Amino acid sequence: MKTDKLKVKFSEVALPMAAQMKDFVKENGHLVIGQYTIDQVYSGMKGMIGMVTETSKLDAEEGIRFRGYSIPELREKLPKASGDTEPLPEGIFYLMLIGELPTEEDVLNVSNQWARRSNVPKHVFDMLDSLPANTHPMTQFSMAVMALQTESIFAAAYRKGISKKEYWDPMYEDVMNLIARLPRVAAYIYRKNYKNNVHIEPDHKLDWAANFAHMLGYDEYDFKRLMRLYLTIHADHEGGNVSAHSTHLVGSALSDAYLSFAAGMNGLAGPLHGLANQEVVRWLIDLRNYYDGAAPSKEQIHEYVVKTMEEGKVVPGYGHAVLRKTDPRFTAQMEFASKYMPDDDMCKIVQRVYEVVPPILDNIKKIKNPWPNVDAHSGALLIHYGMEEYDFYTVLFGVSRSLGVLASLLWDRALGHPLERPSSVTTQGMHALAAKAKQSA
Ligand code: CMX
Repeated sequence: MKTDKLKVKFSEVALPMAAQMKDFVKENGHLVIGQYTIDQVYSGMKGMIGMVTETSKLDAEEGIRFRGYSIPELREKLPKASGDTEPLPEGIFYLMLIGELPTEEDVLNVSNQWARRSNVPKHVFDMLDSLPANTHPMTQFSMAVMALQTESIFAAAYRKGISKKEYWDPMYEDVMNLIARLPRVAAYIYRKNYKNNVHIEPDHKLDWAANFAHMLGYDEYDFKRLMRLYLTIHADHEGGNVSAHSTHLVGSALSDAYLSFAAGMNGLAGPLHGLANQEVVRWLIDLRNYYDGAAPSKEQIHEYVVKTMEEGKVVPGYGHAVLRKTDPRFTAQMEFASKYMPDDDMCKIVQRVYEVVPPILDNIKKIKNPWPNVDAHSGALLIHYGMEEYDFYTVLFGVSRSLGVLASLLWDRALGHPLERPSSVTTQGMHALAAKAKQSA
């Protein structure tokens, strides 16, 4: 078998860091780096540093940086397919894993690796075929990942007996194999649900995103370009978001990549996280229908937002647990829309909603971020190319998110991160802690 250059490179970069990390902790482990409040415990641990994630870092004002590079920088600097202006997602995976920008050759190597590893065993499709037709695509996706667990090289190696120092090696194989297989699984779910169960064979001459578009049944170049952008910008959002954190947490029990990633996907399937991309389109369609199917005016959008809030619902696609400005992933999609579909009706509504919603949410004191997140725009771009089945959208997000959370999982095993096990208290215990804190204040 040919040498896997990426695997060699990863071992050269990551393995020395495990020893460096141990030394760092030995020397600095006793230092206090922060304090937290009761408020933070009751508000989902926001702002509490509780883990180390290598792949990306989120800044509240500026947005995500992958290994130090912002989204606009990556759209410029990452290698592209011939004739395209958007980056290849293989490149962002390489960057997250290795920590440096890939060359065109590096990206081609990742593409070839994934093509070679992409075979999905028949029992996965049989399992999907046996599900009731109304099973949500994200549930199917998670179940398919679980069904693929039969293929885990890490689980097999652990069962045989393997030294801790070697964990990263079979984990590398699992991570690469799983990422390689996901587009096929996702496309199968899509074609089974919405295209009369007529499936399209992969074309391994294409890059990962273009082949995914092809298997979904969208062969026009513009859709492939959109997939490359889409799969790049949804890849990671540092370590604390629900999908990344659940993957990391479950992986800390030495669950293999399939078990860990399925956990992450179950989190992504929640409406406050990735499912928001389908909820946005549902909300936009309901908004349009509420005003007899015509493009709503700013006044009508205002009225509909107020109605949504009065019904005790959230405005999907707006707000964020960390961000305090417009999400640069939203901006990237807005730019894509104005370049490739300037007259698109749904994109125009998205734009108008963007003009109306932030001032309304900004006036509501409890809402910390009135600005749009990544999910506010993605559906409109897909609809433009004819992909209207919005229940499927979170699966696309999940295929992309695999790149970040699985790169991180591999780093976790290479660095030897331990079992994660924070403490909890009862309400009574918390009251006692509050009384003690008051006394010493
Ligand atoms: N519409 C209505 N109310 C909102 C809101 C929105 N878009 N965003 C926040 N709020 C409300 C919260 O529900 C919360 O209300 P309660 O105190 O009554 O429970 C209050 O404002 C404070 O919330 P916050 O501190 O500003 O935000 P959180 O960190 O708790 O939650 C998020 C963040 C994303 C879950 C929230 O903004 C939200 O529900 N947005 C809509 C759903 C969405 O777009 N999710 C996708 C996020 C991106 C992703 O992960 O894909």
